[in-house]
Amino acid sequence: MKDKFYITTPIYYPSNKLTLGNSYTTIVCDVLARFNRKLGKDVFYLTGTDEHGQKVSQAAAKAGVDEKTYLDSIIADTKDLWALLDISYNKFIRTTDEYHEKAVQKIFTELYKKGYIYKGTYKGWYCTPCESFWTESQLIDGKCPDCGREVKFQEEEAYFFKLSEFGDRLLKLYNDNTEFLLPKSRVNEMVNNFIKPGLSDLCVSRTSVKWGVPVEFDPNHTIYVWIDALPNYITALGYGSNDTTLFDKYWPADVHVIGKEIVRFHAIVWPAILMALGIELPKRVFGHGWILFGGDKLSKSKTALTKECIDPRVLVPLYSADAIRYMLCREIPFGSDGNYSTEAFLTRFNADLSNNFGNLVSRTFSMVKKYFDGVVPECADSEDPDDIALKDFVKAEVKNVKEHIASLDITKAVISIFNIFTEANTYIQKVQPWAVAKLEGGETRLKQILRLLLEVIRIGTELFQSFAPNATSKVLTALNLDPNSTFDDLESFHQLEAGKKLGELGILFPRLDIKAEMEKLASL
Ligand code: ME8
Repeated sequence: MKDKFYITTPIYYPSNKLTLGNSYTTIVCDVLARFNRKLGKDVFYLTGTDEHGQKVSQAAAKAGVDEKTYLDSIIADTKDLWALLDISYNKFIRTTDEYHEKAVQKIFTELYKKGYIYKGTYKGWYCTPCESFWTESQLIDGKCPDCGREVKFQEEEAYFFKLSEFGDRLLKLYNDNTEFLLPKSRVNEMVNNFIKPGLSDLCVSRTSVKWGVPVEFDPNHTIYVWIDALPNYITALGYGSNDTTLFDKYWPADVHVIGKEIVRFHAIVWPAILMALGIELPKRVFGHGWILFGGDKLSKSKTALTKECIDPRVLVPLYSADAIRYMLCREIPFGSDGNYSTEAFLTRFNADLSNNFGNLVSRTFSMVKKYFDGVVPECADSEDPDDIALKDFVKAEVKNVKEHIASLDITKAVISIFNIFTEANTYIQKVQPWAVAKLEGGETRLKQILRLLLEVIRIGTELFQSFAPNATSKVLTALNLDPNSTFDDLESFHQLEAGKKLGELGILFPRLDIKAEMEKLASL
């Protein structure tokens, strides 16, 4: 049986159109999903939207429509965005899907019956835009510590989940399984900020929020955000329904990828809920850093504040999904915060995609065309020291890429892939095929050189495909390979069929005039 790989994004709030920040997580997960498919695994990639709560109601009211109408338009836009960015998800869950609502009700009732949920009174400072209650001491200058806006004191009857009982089991979990929460630095944050000071029980219902899933046995209450949202990872697989085939096959998740601000919910609340239900825990939770725009995270409600054009709906038609996907994976060190700027994006486009990858492919293809009529040269293995050095270099980087992907480090993986392209370009400068072509009897050597370059391009392109699926698929097709096949003899340097003519390739990433593009984007 094939190995399985189950990966999830957060389910995003459709309180407004999704942003480049949401796109980041979705792209990263797509890279991991695609790479694992190339490795031959049976991949299930889940994404979706978190549709209940006050924020959505307010946004709908502001737009003058009911919640459902409002949500449908945002969800249509979200699905278009994922299509634009070449996101290959297997399932899109909406928390307003009937099967999810029913399963969440069941989960809530089961936790209540098992004694993990009880009725009490909630008091606290409530931030409506963030849908968060805060204690007095958490407020900053009397305002919401997350968004800095006004909060109001609220008191209501509510159900609570006994999170306070799980501290020791969570500590044991982090101790026993050092891969559970990544990057590892986030473990200290959880332990020092939340577990050591003592976990409080979690408020899991509201009487004041009507746009939500009603508690089965007390319908005055709606199930409050996290206990509705987190179970999406299992309800999407059929947990709580009559058909649990997918759940049996794919759970536990191999990784939940999330932004660092919701690590607390995924590394404390979610495992506690699963422990209470007696369900196996996800294997890993990865809390990546933030993309900062001029030093700011820019939540959905603040996106309009930036002067830079950061809307993928505008950027993709201009520069391609490949370029955005590559830029985000390469520029933000995975796990840490990183800055996005238009200038950095355009600079990477030229330096990496156009000059490095694009140029390597285009000059190699041109030389094959010029010297061998575009036909893949037949040749025996070469013992030339330059060739051996290049092959050894490529083999080592292939190993690195696989290891980085296994440890979820997409930035290091893509750097290793580009090391291959850089090394191949350096090799061209060193062996100077154009000079070899002029030597008498140089044909055998020329064949070796160009054949090796084509094989190195094949290997690098196969690896790069998960990051930039469009341009790479064109290259693989031009090499007479099936872009949809899994990795096949990746490290071999005799994979291409000799004697076959290469397909035509246009310019993959046309060089940009950065100044002109910056002006164009600024004027949009
Ligand atoms: O939190 N940099 O939804 P949300 C990096 N519904 N990632 C970013 C980002 C940025 N600047 N901005 C957003 C929710 N993200 C809940 C989740 S899950 C059961 C429920 C990404 O719409 C990042 O993944 O606020 C972050 O965690 C997520 O979007 C927040 O999305």
